[in-house]
Amino acid sequence: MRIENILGIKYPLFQGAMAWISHSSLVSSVSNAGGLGILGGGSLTKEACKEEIHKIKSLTDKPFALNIMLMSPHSDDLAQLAIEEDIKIVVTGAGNPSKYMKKWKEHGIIVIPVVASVALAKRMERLGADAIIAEGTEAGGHVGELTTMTLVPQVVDAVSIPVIAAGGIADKRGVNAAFALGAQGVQLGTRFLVAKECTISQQYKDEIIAAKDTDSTVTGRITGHPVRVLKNRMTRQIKEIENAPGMSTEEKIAKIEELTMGSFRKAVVDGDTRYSSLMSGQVAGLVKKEETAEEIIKSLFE
Ligand code: TUI
Repeated sequence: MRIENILGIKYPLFQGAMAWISHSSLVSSVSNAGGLGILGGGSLTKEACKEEIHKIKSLTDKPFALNIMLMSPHSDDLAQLAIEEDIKIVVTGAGNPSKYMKKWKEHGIIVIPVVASVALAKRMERLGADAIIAEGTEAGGHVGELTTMTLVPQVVDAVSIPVIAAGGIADKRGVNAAFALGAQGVQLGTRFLVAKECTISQQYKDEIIAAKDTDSTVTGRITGHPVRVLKNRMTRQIKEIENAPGMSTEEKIAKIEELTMGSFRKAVVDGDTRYSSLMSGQVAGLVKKEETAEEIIKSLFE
């Protein structure tokens, strides 16, 4: 069955879940425009997440999903909240959701994990996943190693459930390329960062719009949590620490953690563009203007 029919959406388009960012305003706008809005649970406590779910339900009667970011200290709470709030679609990211799968499936929840490898895709299918999002390293935020071009067809060959391509897609050409690789749908994050309904700081949006092809980099490989962001003063300092001679790995990690503490909030809320994590995909160079979610979705499919 096609992903649109499984989920009851008009277009095979997922708005990438973004912690701190994809909350009720963006999610309900994407869902109302015929895509799948995904609530980013990454920064939310159970109470705050419940509030956002209620807001979304008041703003749209269309399908939407809850994302459980598996590195969050609240992931157990949010996994339970999905059941309590009768969430129909759960998307997971940044880890292995095996321990929750049985319970979600018992409650009839449609589960769609993000994977960065064929091995995890196969494991998820065995545990009852309804579809897979295969995310390449072109994506913003927490990333794996493989590119979208190489990962998507290998996942498509390895599983028989629908595959959604993510990472490096920002326009119609990217959508067509994803379909050519065997994907049934696409997930976009960076393009929705500059959606009019996206409530991040104007400074963050302006940095995305101004970015060119080579302006993103991956920091934090040394910490085991590689994150793609736009280059700025903070990323240059991180690289200096990573390359510093005569410092142990533990010391480097401690210094990087100290430097980056709260840095994503600084980008999203405070509009600090120098000492902040401006998470972004490599496609920022293709993102040229602010538009409504509806305009973005129409430009991809019509
Ligand atoms: O999760 C993401 N992107 C993210 S999460 C994140 S966390 C954060 N957000 C805001 C502020 C501070 C931190 C930022 N960006 N994408 C989905 C994704 N999942 N990409 C790669 C993976 C992945 C990697 C390994 C999924 C599973 C996996 O498996 C590991 C295992 O245990 O098998």
